[in-house]
Amino acid sequence: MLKANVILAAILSCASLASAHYTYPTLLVNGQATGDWVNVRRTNNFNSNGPVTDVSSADFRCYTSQTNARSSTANVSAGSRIGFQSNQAVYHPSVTNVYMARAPGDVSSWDGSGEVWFKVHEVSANTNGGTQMTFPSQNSNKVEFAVPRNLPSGQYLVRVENIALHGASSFGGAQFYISCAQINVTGGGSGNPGPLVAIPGVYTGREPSIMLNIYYPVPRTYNNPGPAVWTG
Ligand SMILES: *[C@@H]1O[C@H](CO)[C@@H](O)[C@H](O)[C@H]1NC(C)=O
Ligand SMILES: *[C@@H]1O[C@H](CO)[C@@H](O)[C@H](O)[C@H]1NC(C)=O
Ligand SMILES: [Cu+2]
Repeated sequence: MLKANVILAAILSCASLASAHYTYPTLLVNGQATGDWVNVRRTNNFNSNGPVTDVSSADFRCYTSQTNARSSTANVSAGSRIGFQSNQAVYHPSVTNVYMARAPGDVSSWDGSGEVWFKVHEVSANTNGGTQMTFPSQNSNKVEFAVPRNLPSGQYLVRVENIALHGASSFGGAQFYISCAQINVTGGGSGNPGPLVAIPGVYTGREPSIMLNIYYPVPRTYNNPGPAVWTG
């Protein structure tokens, strides 16, 4: 009976309604939304809200292969609080990573290729020792963090990645909700962000944090995929 309920919950949370999906169209700077697709490059799914599921696809970086979108670049002082807001509360049981990459020149014409991305923030899951898994990202509509004070000044892409895990028990079943913002960090320091990874390339899709059954048996531990967070 208990197991049947668990499976039913899994099926319900997997509903393929567009309303179940979401995007991250808005940058937040010190708590203020800067507007939909203003500082965030408009993603292919701006209508469908659908996810990326192929971690090796070009769309895994910024999800803009169809829009080819560029956005305007927001000035952000190092140490300030930035983030992303979703177009509706995050419906799925999920975890979140935020990566940044420094553009070699003008970020508005840069595609973010190469081993250039470092992780600046993550929101993980709680497993309660394998008794019950809870997801702080779920039912939230924003993810926020402080830009490290000693991040070098310059132009950056900021990429949010929310990983929905309700269907993750088979390969390719995890759903990635992605977008990239353009920021110009001012008043920064002389830190050396890392470890650096390429996106796509950072994941195979078979990591125990990407390909797993979150319902039964409940995992005893969970760590977000990708490198350690660079805190400055
Ligand atoms: C960012 O700051 C520079 C220098 O002050 C300014 O010229 C530019 O207009 C600002 N960008 C935006 C989008 O406000
Ligand atoms: C970035 O900020 C610096 C320092 O304020 C400014 O000189 C430069 O014009 C800004 N660049 C952009 C693209 O906003
Ligand atoms: Cu969905």
